[in-house]
Amino acid sequence: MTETEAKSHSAHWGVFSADYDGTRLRVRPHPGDPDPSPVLDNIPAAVAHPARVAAPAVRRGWWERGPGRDPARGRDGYLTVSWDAVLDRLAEETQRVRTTYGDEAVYGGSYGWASAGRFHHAQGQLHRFLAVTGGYTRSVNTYSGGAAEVILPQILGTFDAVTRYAVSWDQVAAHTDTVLAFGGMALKNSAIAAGGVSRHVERGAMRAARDRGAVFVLVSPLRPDLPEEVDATWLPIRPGTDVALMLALMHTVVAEGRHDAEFLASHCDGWERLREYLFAAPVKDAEWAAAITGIDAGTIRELAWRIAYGRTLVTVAQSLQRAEHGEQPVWGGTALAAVLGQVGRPGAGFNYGLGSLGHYGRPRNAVPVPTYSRVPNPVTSFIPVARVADMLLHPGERYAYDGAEHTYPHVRMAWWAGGNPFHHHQDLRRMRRAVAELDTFVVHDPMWTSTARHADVVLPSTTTLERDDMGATSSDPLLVAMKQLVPPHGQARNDYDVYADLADRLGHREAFTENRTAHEWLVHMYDRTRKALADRGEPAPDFEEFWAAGELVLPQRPDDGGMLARFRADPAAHPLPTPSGRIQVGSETIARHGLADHPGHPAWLEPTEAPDARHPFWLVSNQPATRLHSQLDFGAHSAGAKRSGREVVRIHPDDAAALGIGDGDVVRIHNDRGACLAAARLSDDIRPGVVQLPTGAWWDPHPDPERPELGDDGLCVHGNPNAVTRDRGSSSLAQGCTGQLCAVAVSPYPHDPPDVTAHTAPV
Ligand SMILES: Nc1nc2c(c(=O)[nH]1)N[C@H]1C(S)=C(S)[C@@H](COP(=O)(O)OP(=O)(O)OC[C@H]3O[C@@H](n4cnc5c(=O)[nH]c(N)nc54)[C@H](O)[C@@H]3O)O[C@H]1N2
Ligand SMILES: Nc1nc2c(c(=O)[nH]1)N[C@H]1C(S)=C(S)[C@@H](COP(=O)(O)OP(=O)(O)OC[C@H]3O[C@@H](n4cnc5c(=O)[nH]c(N)nc54)[C@H](O)[C@@H]3O)O[C@H]1N2
Ligand SMILES: [Mo]
Repeated sequence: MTETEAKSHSAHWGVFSADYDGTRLRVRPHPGDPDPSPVLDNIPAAVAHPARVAAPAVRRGWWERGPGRDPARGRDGYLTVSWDAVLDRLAEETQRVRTTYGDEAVYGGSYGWASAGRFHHAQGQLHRFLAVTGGYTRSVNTYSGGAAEVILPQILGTFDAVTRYAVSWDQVAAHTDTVLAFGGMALKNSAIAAGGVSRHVERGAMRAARDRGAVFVLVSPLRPDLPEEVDATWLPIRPGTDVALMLALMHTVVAEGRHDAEFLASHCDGWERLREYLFAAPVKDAEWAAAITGIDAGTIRELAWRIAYGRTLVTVAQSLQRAEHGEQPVWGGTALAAVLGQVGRPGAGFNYGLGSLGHYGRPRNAVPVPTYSRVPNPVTSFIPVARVADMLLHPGERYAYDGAEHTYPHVRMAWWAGGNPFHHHQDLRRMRRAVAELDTFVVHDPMWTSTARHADVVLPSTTTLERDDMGATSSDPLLVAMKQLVPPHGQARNDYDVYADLADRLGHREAFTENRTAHEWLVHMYDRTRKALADRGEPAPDFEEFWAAGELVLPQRPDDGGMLARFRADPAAHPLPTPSGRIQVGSETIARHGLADHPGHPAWLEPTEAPDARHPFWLVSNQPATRLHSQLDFGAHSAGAKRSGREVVRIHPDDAAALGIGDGDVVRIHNDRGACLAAARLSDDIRPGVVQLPTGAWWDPHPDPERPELGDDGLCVHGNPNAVTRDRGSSSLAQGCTGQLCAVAVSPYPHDPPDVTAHTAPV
């Protein structure tokens, strides 16, 4: 074997180096990473996999009959065409849609994680292209934190200030006495960071806290949501009921006079409103919450006693708000920390999302990391991101969002780059009906994902391994030279070059490229960081030096607790960006919206879908431990965890026994919306009455022999939970994604299960 040079690179799941001998890519984690992610093992499979898109492809029906509404999307064959032919046709179609229906008829929301590089970032590239050629309907917020992104600025502060730079892992290691983790802080989740981190510190910080004597309390239906080494007390809560537990904790603490009345008076607003609710019938005491949460009243009272002493940190995982009324646990967690008087103390108070992502809870860099310049979008129309199917199915319909009324635009053309909505959106059969409404659907992706298989035009993108880029995030000190490791696959091209050629056909090449090559953009973007370093009198190597070294360590600001610590010290001098400048434990502003599904204080609201006799289980569809979403689902680490190629569903042994299900059996998970197959894994790490199936298995629709009336897509034979999830907003306040929870039935599968064929190219 030839020895080849190892080159630096980065992914959302960590910084690494790799060498390529012409056939095999060998990947090694960054030597400075104390806890690298095994997800790195998925990377080598990206090179020349059969699921790669090798050449531009067009859907037969679209190419032959032209644009228009078409239920054949997702069911049609593809033709290979030349780059020139496809770009000519696409430029023409873009022009047609813009002149016939206006620029807002082009949807460029294009949600998704794409790759870690800051220049070849799929959404950044697409948005720039669509902005310079006339504009587009955009999306706001994320699938990750849609409910929190709307409620947090109303009650505490901006999403970044509360997640990234509030309570840090260093503070947890040094100061916290009790960690009360709603939804846990699973190491599988903090393995992932937008833009990549060079050091995964979470395990070490939790272990250090534990060694110091800190106590961890895990509130979650799943035991592995905190690492074994912290020896957590596990409270296996009924999903979707956390806010009831939070309210009972507040009630108990206040009833026993152990709340911080002074802090509530000096730093909070809306306390009377919340206090009244806590004590109004039904009184929100431990007995009341026990009946809702499934956690006994004695345990709740004991927990209330514990958290009232010492330094208590309340964390709320993103998962809790990816559900109906998801705003409530975010607000409840904030209010609980405020009632305890802990907000702004080192290692204490509240950190939303700590442990959900690897870039949270870290010091901030002292200089900006390179970012691609944005071009203003001339179109103002937008949707909350997870309302995409509603928009396509109900153009012109009105809906509420963030205290105002909006109207869904009539979109005719959608572009997707760097995301996989036919994995990430809820109720995928409905999503398929929604996409049938389009005139034209364009997808840029390196892979034949389920989304690509629904597109009219599929443009093969290079993967990050096939181009030079830079990796960085504002809360990690390493700027990484992401060097090209392998040649582009087939006819794959960089998204940037494709948009440049399309912009050219539309008469906007210069506006798009600013006359820079991809390499010149890297130098240009790096220069902002270099200048900021020079201004601080720090070593500021030029681009060539940085590139040759492969990385650059950036200075960081001191870990001072950020906005919340400053606010605690002097609320008058450092008010929060909320309506009152204080923590809103209740809110006049929100109360004035008059929303039936979102009162002006944290509240327990019954979900409109919950387990019943027909669908007795909560399905938790959480993030996969073995990959990032659907990316590299065929990679070694992801594929290695499947059973006979199928995704694994976790079920309690008592539930399995009652259903006649054995370990490894193929089961059918179903409700009125659809069904999927998965391989059962029996485990007492899960609360009875709950089953857990991670997201990300590529949707593989087949007819369901149990329900032939659903047609050809009633059953996903691979195990994508979005075959059964519900497509509805968290509330009329935030309209966030509610994919995490839905009610299902589980049965043994009595037929011969079809093979999974999702990881191939279509015919
Ligand atoms: N049921 C349920 N559903 C959920 C969730 C849940 O909890 N439950 N969670 C939600 C959450 S939080 C999220 S963030 C979403 C994630 O959903 P997505 O972000 O859409 O999922 P990914 O699989 O990361 O999709 C990224 C896509 O980008 C492609 N890609 C990679 N690099 C490039 C590139 O350079 N150029 C181009 N053009 N494409 C590239 C990849 O091949 C892949 O298809 O899922 C959501 N869906
Ligand atoms: N390995 C890996 N890590 C990831 C990702 C990935 O795809 N793979 N995706 C990243 C992204 S984009 C995001 S947004 C974050 C998401 O971060 P999270 O949303 O926090 O992650 P999840 O794994 O979906 O959920 C965390 C845990 O919450 C628990 N849970 C679910 N419902 C409830 C509930 O009602 N109450 C309580 N108390 N607990 C509940 C589940 O047991 C679940 O394991 O993860 C990031 N990290
Ligand atoms: Mo996410």
